[in-house]
Amino acid sequence: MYARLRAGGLGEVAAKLDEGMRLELDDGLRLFEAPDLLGVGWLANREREKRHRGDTFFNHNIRLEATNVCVASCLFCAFARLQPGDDGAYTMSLEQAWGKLRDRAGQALTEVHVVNGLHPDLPWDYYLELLRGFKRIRPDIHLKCFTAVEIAFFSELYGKTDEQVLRELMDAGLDSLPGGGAEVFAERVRRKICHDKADADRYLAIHRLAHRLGMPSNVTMLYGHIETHEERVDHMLRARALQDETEGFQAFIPLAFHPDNNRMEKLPAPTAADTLRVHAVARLMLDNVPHIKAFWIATGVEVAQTSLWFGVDDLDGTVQEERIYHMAGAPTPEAMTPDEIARLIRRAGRAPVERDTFYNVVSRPA
Ligand code: V47
Repeated sequence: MYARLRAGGLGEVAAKLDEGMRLELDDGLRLFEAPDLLGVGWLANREREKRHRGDTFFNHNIRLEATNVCVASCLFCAFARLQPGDDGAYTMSLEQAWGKLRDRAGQALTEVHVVNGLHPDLPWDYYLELLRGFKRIRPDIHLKCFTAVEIAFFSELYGKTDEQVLRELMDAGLDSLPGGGAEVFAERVRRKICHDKADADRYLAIHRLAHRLGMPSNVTMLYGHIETHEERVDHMLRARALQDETEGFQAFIPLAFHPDNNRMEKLPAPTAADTLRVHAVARLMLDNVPHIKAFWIATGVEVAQTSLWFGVDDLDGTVQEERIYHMAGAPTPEAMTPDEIARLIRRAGRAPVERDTFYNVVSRPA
């Protein structure tokens, strides 16, 4: 293998990894530009197996988007509607939102993942009550809710500091933050695709604060649109630098750009080869983040299975009722049962492990 890695220009990176040295920007660029995708995958798989052997995590969760009304104008988004009353705009009543959990009383769910649009008119109490109501229905459910972009928006809309917002949400039942809203940290990219929402520093500052307050979080990267390889590696390095400080990130999640029904629909979707490479490079660059997650809704099921040999050790969860990707053209199913996820992991040659949000083992399906 080493002769092959050297011939493919990956000898230096392999040697650094053997010596336990950190990869830097140039190494990341080499990993993106070396033609030998299998060489990159082999290196990433080695790191994955050192940490997790063949174990592949998933959880039993639901996704809830309580409103798609959003004042931001991200070019990649097919989900948002600017105004209440616009065609396709919706905002759930609290009863409707709680009903999503109540209706699944028979399911052994462990997590509710909430992502919303930035709604200009909802009262602050709506969000606090949303969380309190979920906990009333199921006191032990984990609430992974609101991206850092939503937290920044709440602070401005309701005239609070980020810390007040996070503390009040935590008092109402918030347990962790999801990783959405990161997109690509580079200023050049954000100016073009999402100029009117929290910038990279604010996103990272809110995650830093969440970690200091004792809440873990995830970090994402939306790839496959206008970003360069250098901007991808820079994104990973900024996440790694915060992780060096706080150790609060549980997972890094590359999110494959879906080009339907949005203002970037002329761009092609990322290829499967690119998707495998992004996940592999993430595993190699983010040496301090425990888990690399492939969001199967975004990558497609078959590519997610293959990614389990390219650095990925987590497939998110059962999901249910996802809208952001399906409105942007994702052809994946809207949900899977725990049995279905376990089966597809096993069929990819890996060992399924149902986890809770903190990666405690719930079960090892036979
Ligand atoms: O921030 C929106 C992305 C994100 C499109 O933390 C799009 O466990 C591709 O962050 N094509 C929200 N991506 C989803 C998210 C997430 C998903 C799974 C797990 C976790 C976690 C977080 O969806 C947004 C944005 O980056 N997105 N539109 C699109 N057309």
